[in-house]
Amino acid sequence: MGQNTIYIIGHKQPDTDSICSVIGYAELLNHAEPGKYIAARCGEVNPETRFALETFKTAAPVYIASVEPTVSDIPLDTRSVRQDVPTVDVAALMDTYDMRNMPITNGDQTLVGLVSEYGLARSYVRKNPREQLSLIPMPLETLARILDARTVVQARETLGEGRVYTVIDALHVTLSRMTPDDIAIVGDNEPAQLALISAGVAALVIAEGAPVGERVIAAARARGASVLATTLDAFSVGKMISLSLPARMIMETDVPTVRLEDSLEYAKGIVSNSKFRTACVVGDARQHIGLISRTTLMQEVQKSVILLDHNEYSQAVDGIEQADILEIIDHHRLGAISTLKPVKFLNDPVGSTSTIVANKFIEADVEPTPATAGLLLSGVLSDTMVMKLSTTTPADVRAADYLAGIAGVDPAEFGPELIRKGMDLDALPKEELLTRDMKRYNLFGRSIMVSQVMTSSFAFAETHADVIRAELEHLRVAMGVDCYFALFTNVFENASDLFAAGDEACITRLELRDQPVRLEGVMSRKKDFIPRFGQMFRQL
Ligand SMILES: [Mn+2]
Repeated sequence: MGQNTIYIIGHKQPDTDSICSVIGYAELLNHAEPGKYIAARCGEVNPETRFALETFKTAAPVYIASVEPTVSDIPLDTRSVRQDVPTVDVAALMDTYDMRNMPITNGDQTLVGLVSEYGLARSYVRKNPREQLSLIPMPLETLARILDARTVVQARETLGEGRVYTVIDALHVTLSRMTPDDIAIVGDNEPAQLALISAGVAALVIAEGAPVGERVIAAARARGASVLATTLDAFSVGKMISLSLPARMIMETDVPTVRLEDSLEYAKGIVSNSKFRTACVVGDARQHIGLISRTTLMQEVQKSVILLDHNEYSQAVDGIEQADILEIIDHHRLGAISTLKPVKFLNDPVGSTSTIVANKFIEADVEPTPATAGLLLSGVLSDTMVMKLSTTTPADVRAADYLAGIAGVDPAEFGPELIRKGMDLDALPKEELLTRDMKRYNLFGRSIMVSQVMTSSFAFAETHADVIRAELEHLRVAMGVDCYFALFTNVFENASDLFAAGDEACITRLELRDQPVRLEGVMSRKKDFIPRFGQMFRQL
């Protein structure tokens, strides 16, 4: 994903043409701009299409449930800091990059918390002034860097977990409390420096730029005490040591998280309800991906899409109203889609969208790969029922010839095989069978539903006639239509068997007492059936 990705997507309940034209058009456009176009689908691949994809060894387009903007569409701040980094360094980074929050990760890039301005301020204010300043284990080098100090003597590489003493009160009191892990901050007082070294202090921090004498250095070496010299005053040294605590000790762990696939709408809700006014984007294993804030969410983002094989909102992928439609290629009647911007729109009344895509390859003087040619051929053969539907045009025949040549496939042999795969009717529940491809019409004040089921023989409709009639009546009531028709179209015999459910007048007038009624030459719902039966409703 990314901001320049363009999705090419067909309609809901995709058919072979819808899936294959998308694969073809993505290949053509990626020819000029590799990787920019992604073939997508918004529904399950049907058995016929699966057969085509398997035959030509191609993966199905990626499934996309919605094209509304998601977190993946906005730029993320990907910075993060490891949990053992001293807080003072985290704060410095936040200052440098003007960040209000810094995600904190462990060694595996897993998100473990957040250091926020809010959290920093609170941890600083909350610190009990009576509490003894202490040190967590850290390399001497780190302490030297934080204190901007010169390492005069390095006795050990790391300091342990000790307390920090500022030696301004009576020396003997301090000495009596010291343990070997403690460190002491001292000023320009050589007797005190020497006394602390011989008491076995882990490190001596000589503040305010005080000189470090030869005797002190020799004593420190002899006793194994480290010596740091800094120009900071004692108070600043104490303050900086308290800020040297690692991020994990002051970070907050109740970080709101979102995922890349979450909608921006959802992410906005999470961010505005968060006390940090931010959310971290994490992966499946909670690995840190980035940070979003109110500022990043202000950007207007849209997914860019090219619609193939449909031109109506009702058939399009969810979230289409929020997407940027760049182009539409279709061969169906014009539906009601309106766009804010001008859009490339190609509607050609040919048999399939795959035909149009094949022509685009020819126009661009680019040859599809044999696999893609095979898939586009599948799209043409499927939508035209192997050139038998009345919607078939000479352009479809030419496209099929061109594609078959590249794919090395005989359409007369492959076509019927493909169609049969889509006609395994016994596997489907009757309701699904009768609602899979339905269209609603309004004819002379009556609401009509016409379902069409493509078959390779009349046997199915004949043997299941009673069940089909009962299911049709049930569907007619459930959908609240006056008349519900079902066409079982035999693509190899060029005829359809008609079933109908409706009121007495309707059934009698249309002479549908004995069902199914064989309608010779009726292959297309819109070109054959509606013109023939539609008029009869005028007199009802
Ligand atoms: Mn189509």
